[in-house]
Amino acid sequence: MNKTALITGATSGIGKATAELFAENGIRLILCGRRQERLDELKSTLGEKTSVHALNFDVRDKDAVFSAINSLPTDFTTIDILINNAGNAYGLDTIDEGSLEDWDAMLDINVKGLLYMSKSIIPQMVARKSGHIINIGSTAGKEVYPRGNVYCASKHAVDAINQGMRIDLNAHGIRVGAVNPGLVETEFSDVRFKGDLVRAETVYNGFQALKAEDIADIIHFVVTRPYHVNIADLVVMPTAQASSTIINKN
Ligand code: NDP
Ligand code: 8X3
Repeated sequence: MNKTALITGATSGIGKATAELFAENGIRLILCGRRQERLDELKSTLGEKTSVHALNFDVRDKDAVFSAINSLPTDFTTIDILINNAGNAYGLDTIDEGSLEDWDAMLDINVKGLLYMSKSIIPQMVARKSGHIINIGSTAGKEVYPRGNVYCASKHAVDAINQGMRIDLNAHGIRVGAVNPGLVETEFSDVRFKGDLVRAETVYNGFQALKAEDIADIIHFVVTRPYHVNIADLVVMPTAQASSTIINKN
């Protein structure tokens, strides 16, 4: 596929697995994240399979987002596919105990960061009347769970933004859809529990969680449908998971 995809949060988990699968399939890549050594490594390994450009910026930083996109070399300026994937949860506290810093981080990254990225790229898609945007939401954006409060709110916002984007960009022929995973074993819980790896591991104990590669596979399926097919909103859970709180750990 002779297309260029920009993936946010490409240094880990779902974004990284998607970058790897896209590279296998010859999709040109713009990889974004904050950890330079990981970007360097991806550029070097995936660069053997496809053209790769790496961008290091924090999606919370509006100016950094726009200057990163404006800094793209000529052969990477046309972005066909935007994967809005960067995001994380911070903490798992009741609403009375949650920290303001955690709330700011989740809303700034998961919601505002996604909007800044979209705003920096949508105009070129509108001008060309072509493009495909995939927003990575979550089952947390479909159902609120205990102590999930603000993370769930951020992903409900992604759900609303996904619908709004699809409606507003429909006239321009741009495809917009969301992939909403349940529990995927990545660095997500390491980040949520701020480096408490033992606590993070317990989230995925006793059942087979999804792997980042499972979601990458789905994202690749979504972007390889014929133009008249738009996967608008997809929810995927591990077989052991029935809802945010019902997980079969037998
Ligand atoms: P990871 O923690 O493994 O990856 C998160 C990615 O986001 C990293 O590449 C990180 O890169 C990037 N990122 C985080 N904060 C910022 C920031 N401020 N600026 C730029 N990049 C940032 O988690 P996942 O792969 O699991 O998560 C990816 C997406 O999937 C998220 O939106 C998450 O909410 C969603 N999701 C995850 C689920 C799960 O169970 N794991 C389930 C449902 C949805 P770096 O640190 O280098 O900046
Ligand atoms: C991540 C899935 O259930 O840990 O969005 O919130 S969950």
